[in-house]
Amino acid sequence: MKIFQLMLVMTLGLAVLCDTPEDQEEIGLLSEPVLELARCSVDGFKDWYVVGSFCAKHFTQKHSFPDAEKACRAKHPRGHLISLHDGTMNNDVKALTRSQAWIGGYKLDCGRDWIWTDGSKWCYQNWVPGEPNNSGRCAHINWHTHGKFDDTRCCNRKTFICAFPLAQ
Ligand SMILES: [Ca+2]
Repeated sequence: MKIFQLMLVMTLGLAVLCDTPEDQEEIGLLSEPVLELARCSVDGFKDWYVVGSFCAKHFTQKHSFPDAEKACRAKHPRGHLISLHDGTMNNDVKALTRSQAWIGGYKLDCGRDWIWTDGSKWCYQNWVPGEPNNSGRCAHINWHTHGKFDDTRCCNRKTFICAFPLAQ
């Protein structure tokens, strides 16, 4: 819980500080990929997809990182921006979207370590070569390379991927 409080403090600060243009550069692909993932079988979430042990969905609205995290929490009691734990999950997420999208990775203000908004352990990462370059404290995917991570400013507005764990 403490981590979320810290994040909220961090993000409220960011919302005020961000006065720079969004970096909306996409990787230039014209259409969304064909989804080959299984649909989530949870009632009310059958338009979500199974990614690892999570149900996940890409949302095309553009939000700052903190607003995206808030939106994910509002969608399901255990919802957060998605955390990625292995290459298989990362690959599945590639099937959800080619748009730049927030995932749940971030760094606290003075921290060096990346953490996930759902509180899970940071045990997997797949950065674009040369990243993270300290250009921000929040992680998104699909900038430059489909499926790879980049750090960028949390106040940028991007699409986002929410997830909740299938296990209670
Ligand atoms: Ca970066």
